[in-house]
Amino acid sequence: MTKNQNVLKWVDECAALTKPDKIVWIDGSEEQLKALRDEAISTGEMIELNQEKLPGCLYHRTAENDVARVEDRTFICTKNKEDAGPTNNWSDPKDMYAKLSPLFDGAMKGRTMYVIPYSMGPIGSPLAKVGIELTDSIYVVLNMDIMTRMGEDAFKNLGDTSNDFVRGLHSKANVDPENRYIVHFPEDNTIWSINSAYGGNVLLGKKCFALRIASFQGKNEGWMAEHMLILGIEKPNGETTYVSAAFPSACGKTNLAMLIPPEGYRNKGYKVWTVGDDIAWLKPGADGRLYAINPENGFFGVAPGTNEKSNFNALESTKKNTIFTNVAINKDDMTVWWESLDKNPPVNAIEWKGAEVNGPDYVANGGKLAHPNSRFTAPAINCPCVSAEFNNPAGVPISAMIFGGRRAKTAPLVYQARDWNHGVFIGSTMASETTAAAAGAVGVVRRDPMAMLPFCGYHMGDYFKHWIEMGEKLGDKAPKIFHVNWFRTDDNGKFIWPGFGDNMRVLDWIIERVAGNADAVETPIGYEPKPEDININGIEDEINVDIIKELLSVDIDLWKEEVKGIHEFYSKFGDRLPAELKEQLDILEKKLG
Ligand code: OXD
Ligand code: MN
Repeated sequence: MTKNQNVLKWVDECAALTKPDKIVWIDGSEEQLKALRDEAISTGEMIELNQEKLPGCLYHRTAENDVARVEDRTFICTKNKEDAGPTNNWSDPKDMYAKLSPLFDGAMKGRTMYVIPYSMGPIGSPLAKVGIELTDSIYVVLNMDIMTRMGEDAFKNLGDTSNDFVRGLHSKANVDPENRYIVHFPEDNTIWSINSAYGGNVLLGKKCFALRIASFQGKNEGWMAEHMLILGIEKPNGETTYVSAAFPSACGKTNLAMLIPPEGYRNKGYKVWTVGDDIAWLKPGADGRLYAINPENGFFGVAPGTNEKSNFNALESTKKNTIFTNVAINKDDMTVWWESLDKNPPVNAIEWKGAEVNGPDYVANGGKLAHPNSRFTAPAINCPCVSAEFNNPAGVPISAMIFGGRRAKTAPLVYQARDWNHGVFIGSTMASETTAAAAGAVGVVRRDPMAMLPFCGYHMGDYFKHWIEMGEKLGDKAPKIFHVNWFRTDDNGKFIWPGFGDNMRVLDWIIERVAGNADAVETPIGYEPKPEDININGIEDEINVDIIKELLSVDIDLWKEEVKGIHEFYSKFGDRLPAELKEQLDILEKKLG
């Protein structure tokens, strides 16, 4: 399939180590995929769902101990410990190879090794990159088919001599949690993952390559790999403005990426188009603006909480050619169910661990039919609002970048950074509060810079510096930076802002601001809309201008506390914290008085 000696030599080395019975090169053809699906169904690795109601859909159950990413077992192995920084687990590459080699030794005996060539990004895109994943799991092959551009074509981007491909080696081995490791060697373009079969740990194109390895590559090559959704907002005049946005987990990122505008906007002709829901690769284009591609080809979304109201487009995306992992099965018709899909759990249910239960009884007793981190792997092409630019090799020009968090009181509904460096400061101090049980109580603040805390493949201080340098390069063509918070609560702990589709009202201000059509007022933390500039037509029974004022209010005492928290957080980065960010913190302190 390829004459590339770098590829052939590396595959040979990995086969010599893992000792599979057979090696199969994945060409991406439908015949080959069908044979693999049939094989996985015959062994029970995959379960076929109702092919009339859910054509092409399959079900998979992971080991009970293997249901999520394992940050404590995730490593960045650089020669110098300092280069991994204070936010990553580190080990010397030599030591780590020595520790994992015996675990990989013979791990594929009696199994087949699949060689999966794939492209992150549209084939032929100057922003795309090639990876190869070696795995002993058909589940991985079938998921990679949905999540990436997989198969022989990926080698076209690589050519016969290039060595620029990411080497991913995965074995589920015995799925032993004590010996589970997700390890990155950024200086070798290499990822080793062992003893897991859960998506985030084993679909190596996603978090491991497209964020951890790619962030490192981006720093060295002058581009950015970010944990950001990408969406386009089309105005009635046909103009589309693209924005990218980063949020920590559990802030509704997939929902925002697939937002359906409120009726008033729809009637006027506004539309929202999804380019990506999780990862953006961004690079300056020939015109000096920042262009973004979504390196992925599908959505690996959390199922529970997804329903017709919260995310109609995501739900639609799962109606065909989708793999469901750890959700519940309705035994009567072999369809799927998860918490909050609707109010009718299947009576004859199979819960995520495989036990047959009476669904309503099980739920009434506090049981969860689907695992809270159960997932759908759905092709992007299924999404009713997928952007026409989804496969554009040039990407889309980004006009605004949005950071967000879950803050009960501190952050206002929306504010704009004064300039790029101020925006980097805002991103670097992003935080979410854990949801507190007691009404009105403020949770523990967890800082998650640019939502990259678990995904930055190098020293976070150097990562901040890279952001500053990208701003210098982009100059006045740089996207404008904003911060949003959908989660302000009242004194009873109730959310004030309706969220979901109504977030369009905030996006509207952002795109008009970028276009130079909206005013702003200056506050100590940045620019805010005039309260009357947030459109509340159609939600007047819930929201009025006074409530918008409350949502935009900046509590100086809380912000002084915030400054203390930022000082403490920044102290972790020592002398690798860019001077520009220290300066921004000083400016904020002065402005707060
Ligand atoms: C994800 C995550 O699964 O960020 O996308 O955890
Ligand atoms: Mn994510």
